[in-house]
Amino acid sequence: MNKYVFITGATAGFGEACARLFAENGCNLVITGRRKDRLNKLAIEINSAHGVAVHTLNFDVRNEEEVAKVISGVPQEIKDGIAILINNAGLAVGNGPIDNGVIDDWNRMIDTNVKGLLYVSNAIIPLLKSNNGGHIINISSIAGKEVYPGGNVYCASKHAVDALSKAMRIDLVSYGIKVTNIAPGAAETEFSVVRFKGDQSVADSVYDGFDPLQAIDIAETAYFAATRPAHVNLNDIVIMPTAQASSQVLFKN
Ligand code: NDP
Ligand code: 8X3
Repeated sequence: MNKYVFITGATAGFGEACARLFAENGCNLVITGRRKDRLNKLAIEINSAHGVAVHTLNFDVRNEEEVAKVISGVPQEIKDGIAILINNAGLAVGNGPIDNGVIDDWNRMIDTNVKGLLYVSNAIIPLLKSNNGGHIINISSIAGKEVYPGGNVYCASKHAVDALSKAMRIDLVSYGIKVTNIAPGAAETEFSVVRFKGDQSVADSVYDGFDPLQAIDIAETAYFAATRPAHVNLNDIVIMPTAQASSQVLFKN
């Protein structure tokens, strides 16, 4: 593959692992996120390790105007090469019953996971269409398939991603655009530190007593999906730690 892969949320976790793995396999990248220092550092590191082109875009996916403006300013030769969009940027904030919900947390999740994904897709889909097809890989979650205690709004936001993957597949099929939905279970990234608002010990306790997924597992899954033959699309992939039978059943030692 010698095309551009556009990855949202590449400053950490799954997005960063995807950036490294796709680059290792010769893909050029557009990597995005809010933390500019991390983006720039990653771009330099990947470019010197793999010799691929790495273009950085620093924006908040929640900002509709900024998303449109920044993406429209991407040089045309890069726009012409965009073949894959990995809609990965997202987060959970808080974990508790809905009657104790914090409206600002709800807004952050819905604005990032649902509206942000839509804003980025809105800017990239026309490019995929004019490039005669492509592939959108949406990172949903097991929380987009099941609902667990305390997960309410996060689960709702990921159910929305699941629905949008199905909808995009229907609406974009005639343009030769593949859509893959990836729904991971518990993975050890910065996800829980963000969810528990910086409380590292609570975040660490999420992964105590079992082997969680790692970011590379999701990157390998996305790469596998992206490298199937032209006539094959993986619609929906649920990937779980072996010890996690469902969102609520975790076998801990
Ligand atoms: P991390 O916290 O490690 O990474 C999240 C990434 O999203 C960061 O690069 C962050 O960049 C970016 N991001 C968050 N908010 C915004 C925003 N408003 N604008 C732009 N970028 C943003 O988490 P993961 O890698 O684990 O999560 C990636 C995706 O996978 C998320 O959608 C998450 O919901 C989903 N997921 C995670 C699972 C897990 O257990 N870890 C399991 C299932 C799904 P920055 O802060 O620099 O903007
Ligand atoms: C992250 C996995 O189970 O915490 O999407 O919702 S879970």
